[in-house]
Amino acid sequence: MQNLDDIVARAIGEFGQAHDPAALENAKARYFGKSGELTSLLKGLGALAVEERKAAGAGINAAKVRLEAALDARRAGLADARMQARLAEEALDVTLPGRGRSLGGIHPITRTWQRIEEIFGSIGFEVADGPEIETDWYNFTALNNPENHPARSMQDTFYVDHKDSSGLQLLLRTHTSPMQVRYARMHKPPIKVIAPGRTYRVDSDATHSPMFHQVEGLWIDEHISFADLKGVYTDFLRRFFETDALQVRFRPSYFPFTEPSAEIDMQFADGPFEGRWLEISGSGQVHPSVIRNFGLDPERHIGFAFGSGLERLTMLRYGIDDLRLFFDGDLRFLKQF
Ligand code: 2NL
Repeated sequence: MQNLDDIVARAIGEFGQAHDPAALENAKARYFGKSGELTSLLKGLGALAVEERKAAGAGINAAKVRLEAALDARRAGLADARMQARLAEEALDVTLPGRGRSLGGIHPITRTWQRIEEIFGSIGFEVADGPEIETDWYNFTALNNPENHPARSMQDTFYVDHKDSSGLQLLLRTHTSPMQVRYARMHKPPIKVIAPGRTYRVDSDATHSPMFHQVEGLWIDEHISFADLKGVYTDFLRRFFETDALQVRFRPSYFPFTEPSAEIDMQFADGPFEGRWLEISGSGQVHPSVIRNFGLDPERHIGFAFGSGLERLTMLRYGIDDLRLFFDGDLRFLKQF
């Protein structure tokens, strides 16, 4: 039946054109629905003579079977295409490296601090620790600071609006020395100690921060001389800056807690600071009054002390030109260490 073959061909074409299940079901309805083309043909069978009806009915049934098979195939094809599309859309690239968790780093000042403990530790120095909130006696009096010294004024020192349990005035330590005083009063000579830590002064500009770090060193025994100070500190600088081509000079100076006192300057043989004398530390032979405040007899015990800024050591080691970078918390800076 020519008409039936046309219908089958057209239907199969339309099923193929249906790009989603709804369109496919609409196309199906055009042939199998209540007034669909195949349904109409089936309805027309009743008007035929018995012999003709048999042949026509068989033809229509065969067409129906073919179209149902085509429908099933197309439904499966659409379902498969939809699954492929979802798989493509929801695909995870498991070969991509994970985003991971970014690691924290060691702050450059902390690196310097660790290095200092390592270097001095290797030549027998202990590490002292102590409170950042101190009494006036440990911070100033024990260190031979006169009662009216400007360092003791409100302009220079942060005082705490609160007295300790003995009614003593409290302040934020202005140097790490009080840790050494505490250590010296609790240990017998030889006293060989460094005291690194945070210190506080009323000062804030491009080269001063109200909080900064110091390391002080103290070596007391019966025969520790300025020569020992020179040897120990020069060795420290050469190891800290990783060069033996580094000159050191001691320049007369004054501190209340040492006598004689000296500024320590150093000079690199190469690099960005080549040939310039750079102040790096204060130092001196511990003043007899301070030795007495350690609980020792200055006629028997003698030695040296020095004090250096960790920010300055760090800036010279890494070539950093602005102190404030240490305290801004800017990752672009911190990630370089
Ligand atoms: C400076 C000065 C110095 C000291 C610190 C010290 C500590 C004790 C006894 C005696 Cl417990 N002296 N420390 C001595 C001389 C200088 O530092 O301006 N440093 C950056």
